[in-house]
Amino acid sequence: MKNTLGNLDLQACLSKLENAGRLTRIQSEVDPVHELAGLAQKLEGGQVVYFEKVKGNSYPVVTGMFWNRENLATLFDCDAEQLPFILSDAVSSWQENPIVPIVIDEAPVQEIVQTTPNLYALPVPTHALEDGGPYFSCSVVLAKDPDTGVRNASVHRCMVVGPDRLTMLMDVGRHLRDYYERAEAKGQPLEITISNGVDPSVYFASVSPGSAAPLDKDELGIACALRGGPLELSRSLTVGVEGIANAQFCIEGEILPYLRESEGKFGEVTGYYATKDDRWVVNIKAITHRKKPIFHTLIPGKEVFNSVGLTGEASIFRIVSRQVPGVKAVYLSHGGCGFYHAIVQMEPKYPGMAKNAIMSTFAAFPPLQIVTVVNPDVDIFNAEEIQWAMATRFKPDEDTVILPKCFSHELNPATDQGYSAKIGFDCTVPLPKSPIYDRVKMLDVNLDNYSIKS
Ligand SMILES: Cc1cc2nc3c(=O)[nH]c(=O)nc-3n(C[C@H](O)[C@H](O)[C@H](O)COP(=O)(O)O)c2cc1C
Ligand SMILES: [Mn+2]
Repeated sequence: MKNTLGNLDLQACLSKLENAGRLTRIQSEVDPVHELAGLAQKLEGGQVVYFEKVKGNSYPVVTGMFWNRENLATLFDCDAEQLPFILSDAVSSWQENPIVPIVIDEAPVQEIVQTTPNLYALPVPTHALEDGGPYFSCSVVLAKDPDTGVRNASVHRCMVVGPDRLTMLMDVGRHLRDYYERAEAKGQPLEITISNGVDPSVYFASVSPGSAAPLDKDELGIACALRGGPLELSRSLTVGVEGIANAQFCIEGEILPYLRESEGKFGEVTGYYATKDDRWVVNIKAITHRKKPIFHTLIPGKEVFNSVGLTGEASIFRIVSRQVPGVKAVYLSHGGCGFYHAIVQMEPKYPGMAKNAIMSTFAAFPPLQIVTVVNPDVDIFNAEEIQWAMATRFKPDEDTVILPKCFSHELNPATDQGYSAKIGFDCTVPLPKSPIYDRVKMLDVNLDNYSIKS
């Protein structure tokens, strides 16, 4: 496979981005409570942001590595449009020819061991004004299936509620929740590690949707495929689950059975607050970190749209192209939060094929609420172009698909706790194509050939 990342850690990623002119350093001291996220929001979508001085703490904080597809393309040495295909190739390569992670002792993430765990010694920021506390927003949780031992990797928001205590969210359908519920039924805690500051191979493997990485498979194999070699895991000190060896921080702990405590509010990816409620509780047993760790945070917004979007696009593209011919590309738009609106670009071969693509896309990615299908002449990254296709090629009475009462995404306030209708818009040119749909074309001139004064 081309475009493999190799064994890049977060520090190496940041150097690569800085050398490419894609890193902004904030040299002023910032408060991790509200100020850091406020500044990050002002800079959202541009260069990666490195906060050198965080008030009350000696470790720097970084954000924004994934909020701009050009940043990621720099890391993968590719064009931004290729990214979903690189991710989808990694999934195929993992399914056909899996490389397994290896476990090592004396991992970089274990250079320093905190004897008494104290989460308050970490620069965990509090983001939105009404958030319930400091949050780990992009850390990778590893666990093992209590019955089969299969490892799982996923990202879960975790709120700091004490020096050795977190509360966390596990949505319906998450593999971690499945593991936990089976452990809890036996009256046992579920051991986990939480790795902060992982490289993109581990991050994207962890957020690969269940349709790409089913329950009985360890998705860290996707990280190995993205790296082009085995991922190294650290042997933990207090739990039977490994951590990510080249992470910045690793928190070892257990999700306690029969216990729920307050978690939230949290300013979520939807642009709304997730409610405060009693949720799952993690007891921390040990914290290890590097000598010079960098804390990785993410403000829910473009960075999540891209995280979910890229892996979702890769997975939808693979599934839909197997079922419907003519699919060229898929984009999970930022206006749709990377979760809720898929734009599918295709050349339907026969009338009605775009509707088949709509149904296949919904089935491929459950959180979706809206699917819009356009022809290949439409730029799927440009909202105006999509609106133009809708305004000129879409006949509401013929080209709409409404699927009532489906399962969608609990976080979306447009659903009733995840239960909602879905709508598909076929904005492709009706077949057989009439000349009234011939798009106006001008001569394609090269501006560099002209002397232009503005
Ligand atoms: C930044 C970010 C934060 C996330 N937070 C949560 C969360 O708090 N709870 C949750 O259930 N899923 C969360 N997710 C989604 C899961 O990590 C994701 O769906 C993952 O693929 C689930 O893995 P699984 O298929 O092994 O269950 C988050 C995803 C991202 C990208
Ligand atoms: Mn999984």
